[in-house]
Amino acid sequence: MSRRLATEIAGLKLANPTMLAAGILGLTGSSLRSVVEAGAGAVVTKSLGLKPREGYPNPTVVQVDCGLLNAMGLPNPGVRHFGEEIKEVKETGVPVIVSIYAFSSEEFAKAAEVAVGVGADALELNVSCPHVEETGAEIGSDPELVTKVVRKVKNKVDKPVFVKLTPNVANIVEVAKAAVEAGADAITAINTVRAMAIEIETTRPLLANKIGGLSGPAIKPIAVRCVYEIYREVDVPVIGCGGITDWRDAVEFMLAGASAVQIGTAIAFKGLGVFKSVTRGIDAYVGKKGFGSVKDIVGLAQNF
Ligand code: RRO
Repeated sequence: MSRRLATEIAGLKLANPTMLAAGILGLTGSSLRSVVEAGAGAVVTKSLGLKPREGYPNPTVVQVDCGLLNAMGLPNPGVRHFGEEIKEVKETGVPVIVSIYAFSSEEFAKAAEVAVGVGADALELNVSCPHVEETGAEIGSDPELVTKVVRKVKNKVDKPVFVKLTPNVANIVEVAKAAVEAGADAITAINTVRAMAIEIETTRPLLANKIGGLSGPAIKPIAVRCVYEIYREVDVPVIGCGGITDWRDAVEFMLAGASAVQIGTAIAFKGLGVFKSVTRGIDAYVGKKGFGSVKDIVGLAQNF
């Protein structure tokens, strides 16, 4: 792997700027390990809470034009039970970011403490799930609540804290600024876009939960806009997420201001080979443009 690709996010050293996005292949040590072996620079777990949760009934994922629609409903075994899983992937030396969710700032702080206790190298606070009540976007739509959550977590743990934001707000920059002022070490933009699909013969909504989150190429321009707007207003790294399917998408996000990119839905469509093809493509682009490091292209589109 080329040295041009090496980067650093909030003190975490990454061999390349790709990460596994939360929510896919993130529930077991062996699946996380397979993502590392496929070439990801870091991995993010499925969102974990203090208590195990079953999630919503099926169907929880449906394919739509240019993407996936999901309402999983936060199924997870609970962060305490993740210790054994995390051990397996930590052996690789690749940073493991544990995504956590909670229903209050106090609970977020507790979940953060447990996550660090089981070996998290960093945390990603999920304040952006679009369809579970009293958590996710219900917290992440209110800058004051975000401030409270981030402050409590930062007071409790000594690891980098990323905050993953929802695009389902009028002003995402305001929420990003609140997170950073409260101590966030990086911003991940974006979680899924609130959406739905209806099967016209049966007249039924396709998801059991009716409404869910849209991911994949359909949301890429929304995500690029969010990264672009956030980058100019905060002084911490922005991690791009939303529809990255090939190296051109990754470069586009980096030009907008992303220091790294997260890949999720593309794994479902293209398989794990996507990590190597994206990193090779970024490396070739950086070289062709005459830069010495992938860091040199971050935010270049801001110059116009
Ligand atoms: O589990 C889910 O249904 C889910 C979560 Br936690 C999230 O953050 N985003 C999403 O699209 N689905």
